[in-house]
Amino acid sequence: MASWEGEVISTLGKSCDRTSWSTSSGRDTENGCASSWDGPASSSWSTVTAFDFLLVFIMGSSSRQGIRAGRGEQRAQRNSMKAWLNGLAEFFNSVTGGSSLIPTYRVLDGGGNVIPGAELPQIDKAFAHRLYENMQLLPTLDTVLYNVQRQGKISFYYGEEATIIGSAAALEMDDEILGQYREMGVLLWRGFAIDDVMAQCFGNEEDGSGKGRQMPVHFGSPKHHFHTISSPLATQIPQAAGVGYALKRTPDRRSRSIAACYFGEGAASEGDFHAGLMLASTIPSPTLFIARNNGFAISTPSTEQYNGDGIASRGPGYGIDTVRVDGNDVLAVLAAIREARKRCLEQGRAVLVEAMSYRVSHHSTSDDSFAYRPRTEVEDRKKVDNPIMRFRLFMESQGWWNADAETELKARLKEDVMKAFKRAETLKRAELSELFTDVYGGEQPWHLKEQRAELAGLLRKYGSTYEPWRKELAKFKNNGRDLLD
Ligand SMILES: Cc1ncc(C[n+]2csc(CCOP(=O)(O)OP(=O)(O)O)c2C)c(N)n1
Ligand SMILES: [Mg+2]
Repeated sequence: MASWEGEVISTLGKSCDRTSWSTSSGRDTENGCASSWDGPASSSWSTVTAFDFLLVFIMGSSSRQGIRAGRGEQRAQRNSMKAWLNGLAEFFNSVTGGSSLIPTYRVLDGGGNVIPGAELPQIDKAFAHRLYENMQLLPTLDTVLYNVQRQGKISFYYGEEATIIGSAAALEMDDEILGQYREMGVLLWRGFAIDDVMAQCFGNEEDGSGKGRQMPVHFGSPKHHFHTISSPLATQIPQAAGVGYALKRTPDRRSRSIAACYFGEGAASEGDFHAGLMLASTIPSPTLFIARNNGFAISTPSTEQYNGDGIASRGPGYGIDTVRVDGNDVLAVLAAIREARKRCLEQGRAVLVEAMSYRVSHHSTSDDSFAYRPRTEVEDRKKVDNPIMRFRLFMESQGWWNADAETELKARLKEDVMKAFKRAETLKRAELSELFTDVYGGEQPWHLKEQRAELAGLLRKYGSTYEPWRKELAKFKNNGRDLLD
């Protein structure tokens, strides 16, 4: 048995005495405070040992009690009288005590059944339909865009339907989002249209914020409070702590809006992860860190990325309330993020949620993941722990969904995506002169003026006579003429 200091635990719904928490099965039959495991074998996913139907946050509260380590005797004595009185050096290497790992909260089992004792987050049929449609839209878009990429037109990343849609649904529409690149579903949830997705991926004249100058899936939309994705990993993490702080200092958003920051477990190996959590820890702000632990950073499995208990174990080190959730259970993600958001606002402090999933897709369209993992592992995961199927089974059990609805939805989504794709193909690129705009505010700097003039000169000379240039210019709105004005 692991010992657990009751003081550091708080739960949503039912209270739970964790002092008799079992380290092996996770089931404490006396108080019913733990879980049974019926998910897939955990060999390929070393951080998961137990599922838990209680939403238990590991509190990062010690600093708030005014007894920080290194500040007086009280802190040194805390929780460790033996060491203080008997001179016993107790080494520790687990957040939960003993050798037990941080539990993973879930609501639905692998078959879409509500786990006995689990509290369902408040949702009705219409909301469930919206969740499901958005989850189904992601793979539909993926299939079309994947094929488009194979024709050499774009490149693309996707995945993690339950984590992305469940969290999007738990946030307010004007919470500020700082994402990594797999979070297109958050935008779709907020009303970003399929045409907008196509415009960004094709870089056409309707690509509102990027104007075709960004890599595919590097979305950004001020209207949807979605900060533009940047390619270097983890830069969004310290930025999010800054955005959270700015929200706290803005009177009409304080106590109302949070910054929500998504990142992969791989990005959490960057220094920026630690800088970001440190910033949010010492300059408190309503910043919600959502770690998507999908088991891989391109070809590097999580087993080679860290030696600790996933990403969640790092939260308490920064005094940040933390919870680990089954990222393939949309209802668990919804409940966990709702509670995490509430804590961010009530305490004006950061919260960390680690969502556990498995990246069934290749890393991106440039990757062939079967070079570093067996095809059977992926096929098994698709069948055993499919987030869309789990939620579909739940909806069917409620009488909210059936085979006809499924057929209709799939046909409709495919038609919508194909229509948007065909339309995007016919659109031109943004005006060529946009190449020189937007990087600098105010007057255009001299070197850009020079470059613009040089390109205009070349266009005048070769634009209408040199066939490859003429063909290329025809792809731009105004055929590049705006540069000649
Ligand atoms: C600073 C930096 N280093 C390396 C890369 C190349 N790179 C792009 S995605 C990626 C893997 C990221 O893995 P993870 O954070 O787990 O996200 P996932 O793709 O699994 O969602 C790497 C190494 C990069 N974009 N930026
Ligand atoms: Mg990853």
